[in-house]
Amino acid sequence: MTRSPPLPAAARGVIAKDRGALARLITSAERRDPAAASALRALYPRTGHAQIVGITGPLGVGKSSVINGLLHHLRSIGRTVGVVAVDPTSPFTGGSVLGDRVRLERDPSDAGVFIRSMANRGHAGGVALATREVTRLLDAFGFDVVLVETVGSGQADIEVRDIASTSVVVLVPHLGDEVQTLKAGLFEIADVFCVNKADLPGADLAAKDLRELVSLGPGPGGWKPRIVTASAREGQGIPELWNAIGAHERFLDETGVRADAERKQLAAELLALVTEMVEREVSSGLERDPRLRELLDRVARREVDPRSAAELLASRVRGRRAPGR
Ligand SMILES: Nc1nc2c(ncn2[C@@H]2O[C@H](COP(=O)(O)OP(=O)(O)OP(=O)(O)O)[C@@H](O)[C@H]2O)c(=O)[nH]1
Ligand SMILES: [Mg+2]
Repeated sequence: MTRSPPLPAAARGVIAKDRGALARLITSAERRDPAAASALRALYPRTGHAQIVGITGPLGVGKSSVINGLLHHLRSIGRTVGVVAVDPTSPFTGGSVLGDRVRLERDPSDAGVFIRSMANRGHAGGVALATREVTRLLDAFGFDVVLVETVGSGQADIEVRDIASTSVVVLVPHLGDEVQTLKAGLFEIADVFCVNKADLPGADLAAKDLRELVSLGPGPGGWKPRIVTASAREGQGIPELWNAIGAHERFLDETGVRADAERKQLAAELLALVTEMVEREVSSGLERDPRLRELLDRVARREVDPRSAAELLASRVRGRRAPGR
């Protein structure tokens, strides 16, 4: 191959199960390259078949270890798996602060597995959109299950809720404070709690605490989050975790909650996409506007306040967009 194929050809590559084409398209979606749009458009009718499972939780609790365990388990029962890991490469954390982080394991000869890491440095909103599109590409490629790893600190946990059909929150024993801080958001996110590192003392107590919290009330649509204890490093509790995920997936189908949940996710995606498009248009419009510098000078001289200047700019952008649209 001398050069990368044009994108519609890349879409054909994905359909033909060409892993190189998939990887290139993922890179392009990750960069928010508008050129990926035509391939995504062509592939969209082929999506909606993969089971998308979010694995989230605080730094270093063992999310990657749980995913490695699930990978082994799923391959042993004949399911193919795509993995998207949104890496916490923020300048503040520099990755896991709690010792050595585990890498996702891949047997290069196994065509039933595809693993992709994505950096989340910088653009927070863009990561959610990119993750969703990458997940969709893995779905279109034909993986049975797509696992999405995100660090659950703040926004990211809500984002995984917008992508996955089942979200697993991984925690560790002695979660006292952690649960207190996460509590408000926990029940919006977790369909399944996985208390990992059960080889450490306190796992039973942590599971008991969670059970008490869960008993306070059912989550969305009447589902009560399941609680599973695991020791991912030893591969213990992983089949049980997969069973709990399966129970939630059956619940979604049997109660009709799935259709509603999907509509909510799509609504969030459309809103995010429109915001992205408008933001792009506005910022490129402003960059080209020769009057911006002059207006900035006036704001700096205290002749115009920032809000009035912003209103003026917004009205110019709207004015430029209005004709013919
Ligand atoms: N004792 C014990 N340690 C574990 C277990 N699972 C994972 N670990 C360890 O916990 C550390 C972090 O594991 P990871 O799987 O990288 O955790 P993570 O949540 O993916 O970490 P980040 O992606 O950096 O947030 C590693 O040193 C693992 O070996 C377990 O079941 N028991
Ligand atoms: Mg990890």
